[in-house]
Amino acid sequence: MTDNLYSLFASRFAPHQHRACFVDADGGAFTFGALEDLSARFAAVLRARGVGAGDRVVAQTEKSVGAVALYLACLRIGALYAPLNTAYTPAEVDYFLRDAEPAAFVTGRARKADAGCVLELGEGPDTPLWAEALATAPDGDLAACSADDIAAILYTSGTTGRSKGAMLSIENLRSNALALHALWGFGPDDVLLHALPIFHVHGLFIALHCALLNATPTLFLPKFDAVAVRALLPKASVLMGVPTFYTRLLALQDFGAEDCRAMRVFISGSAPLLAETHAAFEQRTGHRILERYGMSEACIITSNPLDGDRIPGTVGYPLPGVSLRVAGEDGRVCEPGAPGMIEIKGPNVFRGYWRMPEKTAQEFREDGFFITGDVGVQAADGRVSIVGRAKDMIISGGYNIYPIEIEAALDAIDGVIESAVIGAPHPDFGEAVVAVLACRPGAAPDQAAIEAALHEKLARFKHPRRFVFVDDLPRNAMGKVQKAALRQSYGDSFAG
Ligand code: MCA
Repeated sequence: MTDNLYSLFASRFAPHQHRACFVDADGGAFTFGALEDLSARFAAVLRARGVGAGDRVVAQTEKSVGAVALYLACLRIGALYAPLNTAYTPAEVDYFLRDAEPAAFVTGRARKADAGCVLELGEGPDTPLWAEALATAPDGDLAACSADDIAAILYTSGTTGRSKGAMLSIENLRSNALALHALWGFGPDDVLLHALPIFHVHGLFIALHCALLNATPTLFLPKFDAVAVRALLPKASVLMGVPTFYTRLLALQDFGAEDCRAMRVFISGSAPLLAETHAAFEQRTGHRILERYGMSEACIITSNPLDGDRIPGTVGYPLPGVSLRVAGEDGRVCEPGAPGMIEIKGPNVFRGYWRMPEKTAQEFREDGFFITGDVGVQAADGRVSIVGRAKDMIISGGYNIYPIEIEAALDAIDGVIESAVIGAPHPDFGEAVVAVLACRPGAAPDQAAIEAALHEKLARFKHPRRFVFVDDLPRNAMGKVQKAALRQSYGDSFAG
């Protein structure tokens, strides 16, 4: 028997071939049978291009049913699926292509790239790869896999400024999907409202895997749009989103209980949900948002309970089978309630960073616990709260941004002596990027020149939303830039 992950999903939707799998905003439906067929055709096309088990397929594609079918095709043939943010610039994508050395690069726009073969997949059936798939006979053969085989590589930025590819195995994905499907009480009447991107763990593995296992319809929006989501809520029962989804819904006039009458549960993650958002949402809708905690390296780690207290400011309990401890720098486990580094072990924890054995080794304790980089506390009953990040990371609208990458791009601009990048509280994105620059007197580039220089190098969501020009950056006695002082001075950049 094969551990191919596709066979698990197929076993769930086999009896429901004619049922709608994806429904768009206009009510157009795509059935489970059609998804099986399309993914088998994509599998045939990939195999015909020489892509096979163990090969990488890098995809930078707009959200569409075709993109999901491509992912499933990779599972079918045992290729490693590596999705990329659609906002990445060609310069950023080139790094991933060099790193992953894919047998195929699937892209939304026609372009030349350093990859085995370049395939163009747009949002509809009239785009090249999709059209080719429709003209190709389906190939239903499933690659023989073991549970330990890598199914996907999810790139995450890093403290060094170099992105790392987190390798997720079939067992990582399967164990997490089955655990969440049970924990969040999915049943035959559920309809998922899906407005997340599908190039991250949240939209692809957490949300879609639950829906595929459930074999019930998903209302599939190309992106989050508060008005469109509100219009579909009466037809849905589950929404998964980042906190920005909830603050934007609350900003809609008269949004409230009537909009949410069909909903069973609202789930939030990828960024901290403010207690005030939790309270306002409950007050307006009667629903207590269920907050959970995860990361690319481990999918979901903890969750507030479906039945039981969903406490704002906490992320709940470790998933069944997941061991979690809070440890001091010396590795010793902290007393309940004392802050320390969150470390985890379990079937969800990834198999290391792609081609970075040393980096991987650094992030694991000798007894196999993965050091998450998040600072937390665990109460005596096991409930976890996240209280900080050991890494200098910014979370903006659910995207992780590492200052070092932006600082390097800023420092390379003519006239910039040095820069420091911090995150400041932002009413829409939770946090947004502020750049503090020291420039050569009389030679400082203006903001337009800086933005033009960043445009080529960095995805738009990483761009600073405020620039501050100073004579010198504040430093401590060791000469290290004092980011805490900068946060103090410019933390109110987006207030009001
Ligand atoms: C878009 N922009 C952003 C962001 N998104 N800027 C900063 N942070 C962002 N997250 C830029 C756009 O390029 C645009 O730039 C401007 O902001 C305004 O765009 P807007 O239309 O307001 O934004 P949007 O397109 O509506 O997107 C906001 C969003 C989206 C809905 C919050 O970013 C989103 O769907 N985020 C979800 C991210 C996610 O799935 N994260 C999961 C990763 P301009 O107008 O100047 O050109 S973490 C994960 O997977 C782990 C496992 C976990 O635990 O979940």
